[in-house]
Amino acid sequence: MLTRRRFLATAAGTVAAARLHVHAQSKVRVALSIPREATGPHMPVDFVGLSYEVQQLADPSFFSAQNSGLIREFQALSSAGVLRLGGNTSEFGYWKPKPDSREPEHPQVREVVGEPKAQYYAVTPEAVRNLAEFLQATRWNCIYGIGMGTNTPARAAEEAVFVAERLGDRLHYFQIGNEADLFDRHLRDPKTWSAKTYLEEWLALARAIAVRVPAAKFGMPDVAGAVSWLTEIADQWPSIQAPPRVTTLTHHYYFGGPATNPEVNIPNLLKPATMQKVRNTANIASAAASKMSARVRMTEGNTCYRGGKPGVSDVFAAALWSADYSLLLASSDYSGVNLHGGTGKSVANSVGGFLPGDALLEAKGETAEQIAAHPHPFYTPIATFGSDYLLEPVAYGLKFAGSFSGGTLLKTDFSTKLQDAGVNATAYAAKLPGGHTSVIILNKDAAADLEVELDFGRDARGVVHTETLHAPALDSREAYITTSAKAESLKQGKCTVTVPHATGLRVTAG
Ligand code: BDP
Repeated sequence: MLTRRRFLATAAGTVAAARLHVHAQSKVRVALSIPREATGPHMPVDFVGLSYEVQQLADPSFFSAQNSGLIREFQALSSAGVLRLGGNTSEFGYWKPKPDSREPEHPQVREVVGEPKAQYYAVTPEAVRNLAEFLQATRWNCIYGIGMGTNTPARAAEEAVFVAERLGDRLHYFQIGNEADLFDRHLRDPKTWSAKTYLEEWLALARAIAVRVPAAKFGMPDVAGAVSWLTEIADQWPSIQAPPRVTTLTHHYYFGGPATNPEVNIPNLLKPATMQKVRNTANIASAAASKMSARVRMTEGNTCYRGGKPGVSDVFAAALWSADYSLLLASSDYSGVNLHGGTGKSVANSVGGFLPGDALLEAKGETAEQIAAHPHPFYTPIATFGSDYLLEPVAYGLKFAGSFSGGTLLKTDFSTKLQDAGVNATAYAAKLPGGHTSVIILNKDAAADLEVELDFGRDARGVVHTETLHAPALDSREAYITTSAKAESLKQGKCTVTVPHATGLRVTAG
């Protein structure tokens, strides 16, 4: 079906394709031999995740068994995954156990650019009951975000009891507070706020929950950027008496932002230095987690904060970015990745009421109709168009990476080899649960095509299956995953594949 939106996307893609193909002449040749031993990290079956604002619960019909369109897209993205509820709006929701429960008194907060206005909303038992049914229907698990900024231990515990009972096994763990490292902006006194004061408050809330829900598990600290908080917390942890059960250390990641920042562009998003920074952060986070016998999860992130940037967040470049980003974190022992999104309204509210990307499009002269043809927020993995839900390019990248879920990664130096050969490409390999070996090559280069000889080992034999992650161009608003119809056989354990510029390829053998 060629919807109006798809038509616009195709038209935009064709122009862009012509422009970006001009330089596409060079071809780089590389040989990669796949190690036999699976010595890398295990990638959990529910590695793939999405993140939504808690405010999404203000409409109890959104996450409900009735919302079949959304359920379909969740399943299309992954047969098992983790839905994380949090975001800036999680600090402004309050638990309303009964229809006649009174709205509590709220503390004084400051209004600052980029943070939500102090508009409170109720989270109700109906919303949580519907959420439980939604999770059953999708077979996804949930990281449930309880507020910290304006909440009390008593209310947090009250909500947690109901959530734990309703969500049952589908509750992965509780998260308390969103991006507390930024609370000094609007929610706490900047003179006293630190990782230490955060931890004291967090312990008061988590302990109140654990008294009422003894089996409660937690992920924390969900920082926006201060990964040093993970190190500080891990170092303080042994001195905490009877600590609550923390299974996961968490942080967020946005490549850059906001939309008006000219540095947020496709070449910068895809360049190797961007992933080197990701790797550095991952090393710090993983070291902290191993001190606490926990794992790391990137619980909220995307290409561009404050709702994304049109032309970067909603195009095929975002698919190559999310595939690479997810596999890099998987190979750094992360338990998963949750890409942020949802409805335009909930995310606009989370950043103060409007999306800077809209102002950018208006300034470019786009009409209201053209602007409405973009996903809102611009980075959302699943877009809402009227009553339709649509998987966006960034979700295709996550899905592509998610094909390794349940497998064990093979330690390789493939990405270094490819980049040394002069192409902006990365590659990852995994032993899949069924015993097959699979390699994903992401050619992020805007110009150079790649020819790779893959050596699966002398006695490897059988048929080779390939899948491609592709689109007409890096800046087209579409993405496809196509399975090749013809299957070739390994010859002396080897096969040679071509990975055109701006394309991902998955090769599975054995
Ligand atoms: C994060 C917030 C989230 C926002 C997002 C954004 O947790 O609520 O939607 O940034 O800026 O910092 O897009």
